[in-house]
Amino acid sequence: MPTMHFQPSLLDVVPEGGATLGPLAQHVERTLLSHGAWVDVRPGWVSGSDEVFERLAADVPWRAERRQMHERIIEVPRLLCFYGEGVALPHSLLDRSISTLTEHYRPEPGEGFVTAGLCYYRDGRDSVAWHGDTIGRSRTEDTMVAIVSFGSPRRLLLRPRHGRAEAIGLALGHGDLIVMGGSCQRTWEHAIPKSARDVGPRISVQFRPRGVR
Ligand SMILES: O=C(O)CCC(=O)C(=O)O
Repeated sequence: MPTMHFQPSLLDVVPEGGATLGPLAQHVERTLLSHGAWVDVRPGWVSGSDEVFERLAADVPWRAERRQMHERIIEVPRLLCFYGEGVALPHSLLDRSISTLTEHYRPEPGEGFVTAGLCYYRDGRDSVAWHGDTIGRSRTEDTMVAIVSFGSPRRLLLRPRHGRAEAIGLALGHGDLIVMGGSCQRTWEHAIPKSARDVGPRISVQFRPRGVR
């Protein structure tokens, strides 16, 4: 369970239950990457995101996972909870997010968002290694993965899978939205690196189309 203290943002205070989503059209900035990949960023999409952070931290049945690495079993350095298609989400703002995103991105190739993967980065020691979400249609076709971040910002890095191009870094927290689209999952990789700084906890919510992981 979480160990670090959460520092709410003084700019993000709303009455309890009052978290809202801002507009997307004309507020999302698209960056075209190589190989047909792109990322959309919408800073501060959720107002009142700190209250949502507190609710998710308390209400989600977070699980610690282990996995085999070579000869050893290691703890996955973050807590997880996955909500499959049709499973009730743990906060009404997430229901609103998934339907708003599906509507906004309908003209794009890919499919609507139906699942929510939640990750809890307790402090700077929690991380996720370089990877693309290449299970399902994203292995061979264009798709989209949308991530809404709550709590303390952490750097999400992106780099092309092949070649030596430098990684792009974005600090995501307090209600920021990023959508990775086009070929991003198969031609680029992303990661949340560990941080030696005294960073507070962050929750990321990844919305994905059916079958994509
Ligand atoms: O925490 C994030 O924003 C990224 C999470 C991620 O890439 C994953 O769980 O596959």
